Amino acid sequence: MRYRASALGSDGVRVTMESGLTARDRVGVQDFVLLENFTSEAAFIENLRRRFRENLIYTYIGPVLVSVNPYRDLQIYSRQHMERYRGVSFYEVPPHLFAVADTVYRALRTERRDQAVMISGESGAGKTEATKRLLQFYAETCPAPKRGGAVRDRLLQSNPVLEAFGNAKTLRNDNSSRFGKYMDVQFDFKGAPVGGHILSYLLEKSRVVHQNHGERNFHIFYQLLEGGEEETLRRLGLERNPQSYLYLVKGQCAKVSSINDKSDWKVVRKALAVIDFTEDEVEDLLSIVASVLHLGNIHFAADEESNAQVTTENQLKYLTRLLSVEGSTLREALTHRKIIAKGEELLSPLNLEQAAYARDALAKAVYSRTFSWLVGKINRSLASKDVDSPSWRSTTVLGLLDIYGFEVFQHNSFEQFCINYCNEKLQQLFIELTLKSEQEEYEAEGIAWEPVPYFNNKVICDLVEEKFKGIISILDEECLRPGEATDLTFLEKLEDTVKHHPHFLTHKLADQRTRKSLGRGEFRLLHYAGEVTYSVTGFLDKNNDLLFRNLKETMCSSKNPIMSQCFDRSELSDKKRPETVATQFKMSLLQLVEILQSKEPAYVRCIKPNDAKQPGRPLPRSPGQGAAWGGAVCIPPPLVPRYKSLCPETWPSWAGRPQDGVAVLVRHLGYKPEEYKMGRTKIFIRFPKTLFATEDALELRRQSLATKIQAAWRGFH
Ligand code: AD9
Ligand code: MG
Repeated sequence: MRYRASALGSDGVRVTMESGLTARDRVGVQDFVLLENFTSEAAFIENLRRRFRENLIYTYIGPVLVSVNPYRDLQIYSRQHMERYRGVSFYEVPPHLFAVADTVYRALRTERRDQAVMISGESGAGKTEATKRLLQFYAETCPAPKRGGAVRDRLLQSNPVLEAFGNAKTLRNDNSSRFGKYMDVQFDFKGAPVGGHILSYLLEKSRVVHQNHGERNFHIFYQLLEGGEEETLRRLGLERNPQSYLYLVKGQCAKVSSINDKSDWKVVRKALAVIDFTEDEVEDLLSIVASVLHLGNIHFAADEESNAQVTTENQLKYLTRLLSVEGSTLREALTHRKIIAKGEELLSPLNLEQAAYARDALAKAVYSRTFSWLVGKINRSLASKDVDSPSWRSTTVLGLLDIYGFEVFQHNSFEQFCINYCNEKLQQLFIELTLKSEQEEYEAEGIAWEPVPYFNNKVICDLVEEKFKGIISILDEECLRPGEATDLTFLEKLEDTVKHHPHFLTHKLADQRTRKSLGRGEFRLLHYAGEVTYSVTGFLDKNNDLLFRNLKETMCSSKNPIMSQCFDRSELSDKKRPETVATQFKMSLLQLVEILQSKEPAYVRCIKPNDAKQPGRPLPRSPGQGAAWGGAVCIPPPLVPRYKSLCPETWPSWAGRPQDGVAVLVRHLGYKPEEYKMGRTKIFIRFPKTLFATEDALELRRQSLATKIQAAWRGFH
């Protein structure tokens, strides 16, 4: 029976004989807009709680899929599950990620319009997992392209590699994405995946040199040390023990129970081969990973004039070899700064602090540029090899967006500021698109549009990104005053400029009560998903992202083929000041928004059930930080096919126009005029209880039919 689980769902209406409770009481409704009081957040959470208790992690809010992270394998992503969701309407099967996957795919094929699935939610809510399941769905269910079938494997295998280099254990998530990712999958006119392209956003490179307590560096370092072959480690001059590397000991948690670095290493090694890495390229890549570890162990001592001298000769030797640079050049670059004044080059010695700064800046630059190179390399491997064929010319694109989720720690810095700003931008886009589409739908149906009350976070986006007055502008302005500006002058300027903003607070601006919880070097933003207090320490430095000229020169001379692609001589002669990190990020997000706006959107909102990352715990009664769940958008199920048996005029079939059938049906069902509005192609039902009553009537009819059949059966025997 196709209707066993429809928009309302059999689980939403059937009577359970044992308890006398309706299953709706027990497991909630599968589309939140069918709740009686669907504007109440408490009712929404209660519904999610009930479903979550029964391991039902998916619920709709109209076309938006809400997903609660179960933190355990529920065995709901098998090939059979995929098949169950193929080719059926959104409302005929229980809510599932695969229902979204299939709906989006069918729209792409039938309407030939580009699609984008936007997956949002706080850190650890399940965005990356959802993205992987979606890709898996397409890889397994779509037809194979005539040529270049390997692209499916490449699409899948790009993931473990990017995760190894771009994900890390944080206090919020053991596999936290530390970069934003937007992936396009290209399909030919037959619906076969023929290529792909990835855009990556601002990698959190500070993690390379520092991790907070309980956090790790990027997975690849631990994978290499745990899983790397003896011979490989010997060549790279590495020891197995992560404790030997200063860049890996800061968080004091090299081992994580949920992570198996050794087996992950094997997966990554295989994946590299699939995405077209030659053995030489793998060697070059690992040389760079190892060189970052060696860099972290470079020590300096001060000579009589307080100038830094490298004391760790062995590390320097390995670095020279792995990065393929001149030893003397590297030594000089790590301990001196080159300044060009009036056309003349001057070498100025660095003190201990400056040398450590230069070393860390080099490690961050080497790693983050390698990451960008990696994305480029994957893109070359994903690029359709069939560019001249007619099928290429008629490709459509399906985009998958998996960014770093909203996060709040005890200590929040520039990185959290960027990550949370990115989440604000997507929330803004979500609001714009959902409300806009709802309004357009009402207008198209000829129904008066009544605005829905909601919190529009545009005000926070503006606070961050507005020209001249926004936080990024003020930060950039301070970055233009080297030697004079400090993190604290930045804070003062912020206080002066945005002091009256309702979403901004500092110690100076706070009242007596809130002042206690705010330090002097901090500012607080009231994000759409909760309050976050940011420490300004390091803001200027991280935004400037300075790499001394002679370090750049040294890297430009590298014979390591990856490094020579990452550091280009042209940047040495470029007189123009490069854009700051925050401004580059802002511009890349604006481009991302444009890309997403050009596509038909679908939404998955992920929710994290608890902060302990544990399965089996009940969902709390109130959403925690970051759990802003967004507004509901209602689209009713097709009425006549579902309820035609309830009305003699529409049963067994209605031959006239569908809209006339609906009119006949609702009249027969006794809907009152204030309970619904007829649009041109849809009926908008105001109260869920109206629909419930109809649904109950349908169930009664089915039961009486079943009793009749059973009686007839008995009589027959
Ligand atoms: V972050 O913003 O990148 O820090 P994500 O991406 O939202 O975050 P992620 O997908 O990495 O979270 O999920 C966190 C962990 O939850 C995973 O490593 C899984 O262990 C677990 N998880 C998430 N979704 C599911 C699921 N559908 N089924 C089972 C899941 N476990
Ligand atoms: Mg993630």
